Amino acid sequence: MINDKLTCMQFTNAIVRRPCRNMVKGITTANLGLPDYDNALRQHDAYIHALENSGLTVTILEALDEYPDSVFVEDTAIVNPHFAIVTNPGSEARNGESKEMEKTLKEFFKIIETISFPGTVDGGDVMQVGTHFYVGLSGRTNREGADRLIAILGKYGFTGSKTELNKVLHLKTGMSYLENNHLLLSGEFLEYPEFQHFSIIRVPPEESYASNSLCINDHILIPKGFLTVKREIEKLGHPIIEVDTSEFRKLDGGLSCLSLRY
Ligand code: CIR
Repeated sequence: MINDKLTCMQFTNAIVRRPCRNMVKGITTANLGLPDYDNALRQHDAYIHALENSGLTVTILEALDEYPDSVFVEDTAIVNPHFAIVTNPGSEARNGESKEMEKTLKEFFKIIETISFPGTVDGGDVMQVGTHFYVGLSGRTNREGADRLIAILGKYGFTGSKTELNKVLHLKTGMSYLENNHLLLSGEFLEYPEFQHFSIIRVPPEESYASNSLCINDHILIPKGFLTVKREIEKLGHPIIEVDTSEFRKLDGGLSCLSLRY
C-alpha cells in the first residue's frame, strides 16, 4: 500500500467544509478573541487553493450552522484511498458532525468502518507514519476508542500504538510527520521515547502552533508567520506554501484540522 520511493504522502483528494456563521460559538481555549467570519471565509478559500496547488481535487461541503466547529472536518473521520473510518468525536457538541460526514464518505468509499460509544476518537489524535498509526489519548480520544481504531486498522494490515498527552488538545496539535523520517515536534512530546527514532525538527515554544503542518504531494503547507519553523522546513527542500489560518487558530484549529486527505 505504501510506495517507499515517494517523498511526501501522495494524495489525490481532499474534503473540506465551509466555515459556518456560528463558528464564533466554536469550542476554544485560545484566548485570541472571536473569529471574524468574513476573514475566515477568505482564509478558507486560500486553504482550498493551497490544497489544489498541491495537486488535490477538493470536495467542498456546505457550511453546517448547527455545528459551530464543523469546519474542522479532520476530527470526523480517518481516510485513506482504501477505506474510511468514521470517528466518534469526543466532544458532545461535535459528536453529530461525524454522522454528517458519513453521508459524504458513502459517495466516495466502498468500505466504511465506524467507532462507536463507549469509544471516542477525534481524527486530530491520529497521525499516520507509513503503515503505522500513532493514536493520542486525549480529552477527546479515549482508550476504548483508540483500541477499537487500532483493531480496525489491523484488519487492513496497519499497526497502531497509543500515546498519552496531557497538555495539548490533540496529538497533531503538537506534531506533524513530514515523511522521510522527519517529525516536526514540540512541547511535551519532545522527550517522549516513542518519537526519539525520528529525525526531529524541534519547534520552539513560541512557534508551537506551527507544529501542525501538512506534507502533501511534495509540498509542505505551514501556517503563515512562523519564521524559525519555516527556515527549518526549507532545509528539507520541498516547496513550501504558507497559509494564513489565524481565524481558525482562535478556535484551537490548525492546518490539518481543516481537511480530510486521501
Ligand atoms: C475543537 O475544540 O474541537 C475545535 N474548536 C478545534 C478542533 C481542531 N481540530 C484538530 O486539531 N484536528
